[in-house]
Amino acid sequence: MDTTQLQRTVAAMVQAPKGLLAADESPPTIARRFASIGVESTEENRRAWRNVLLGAPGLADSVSGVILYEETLGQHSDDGTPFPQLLEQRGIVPGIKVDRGKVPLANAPGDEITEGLDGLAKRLQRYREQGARFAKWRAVYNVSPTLPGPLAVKENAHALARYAAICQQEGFVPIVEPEVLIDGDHAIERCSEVTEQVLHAVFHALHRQRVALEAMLLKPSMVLPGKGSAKASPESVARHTIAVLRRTVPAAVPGVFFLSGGQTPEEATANLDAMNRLGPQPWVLSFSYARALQEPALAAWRGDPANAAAARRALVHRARMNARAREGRYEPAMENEAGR
Ligand code: 5MM
Repeated sequence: MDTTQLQRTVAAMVQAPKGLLAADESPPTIARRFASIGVESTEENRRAWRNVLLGAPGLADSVSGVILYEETLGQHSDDGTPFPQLLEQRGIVPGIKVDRGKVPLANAPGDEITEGLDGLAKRLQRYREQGARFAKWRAVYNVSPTLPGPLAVKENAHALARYAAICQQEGFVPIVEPEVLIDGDHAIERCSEVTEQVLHAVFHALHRQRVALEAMLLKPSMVLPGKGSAKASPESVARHTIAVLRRTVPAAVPGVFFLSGGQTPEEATANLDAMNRLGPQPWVLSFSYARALQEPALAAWRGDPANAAAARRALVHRARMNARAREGRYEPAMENEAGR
């Protein structure tokens, strides 16, 4: 496979000191986010919110790519520019979430499997015409003393690898997203153990499906204690996460773009920063956050067009803090810096 064009897309996405904005919430997820600010999830409100995010002045200084939901790919900014074209004009690569969500995994109580492989190549051809250049697929793993079971680890790895192979065949850079969930009261060591098993299985499956590792990106969860346990320090999160990544992620992978997974915006920034302070790693360590970038902006917006400028400032501030963290140069005192 000639991966020249894919690697050009990867180069645009990994450029320093940027990360990715995940704005690919499916209808049930965006409805939950909107409910928290008392906004109804209509098509126009979703468009208006994405218009606030994607039009934020200065966003391109810290964000190299945005993951969109299918509906958003076909929507327009206030001045009628299709969102993917708006992003391209700003030097930001448009991407698309292509999985169809998770369902219970048959014969594996408590485990889940992500669907969406049927017809994927055809869908990608349509998304390409609409302007998308990379894709994303998320697998989720519940944690308990017995979960995830071996079937869930194997089948989700297989689906992620099949998705990645189809993406590369269709000229899309695949973001491979295995999320070990934060729910539960397990210790950080249990998350470490599960994340290591999951990533081993994912890279084994990617190898079997002949995926070009140079032309994909990984979007993992950080290694954290369950949310019912005491929080770990950024240094501890960084040490556990990097140890697992070094054991499992080949050096050919250009970038690791973390999800925030229920951390507060400041925690997600501090944890990324601590990892980048551990010294050079084989891969770029950056962010691909949804909640940890959008939460303060959503709270500022509250569905009122008069608040759009404040919401955009809040988004760009968080993106800037994370760009600093990508370089290991974030200090909590920067949260109050001028121009916010
Ligand atoms: C884990 O979710 C991804 C990263 O978001 P956080 O930084 O908030 O953890 C995110 O891209 C997610 O895949 C999308 O929001 C879509 O989620 P749903 O559940 O709607 O498919």
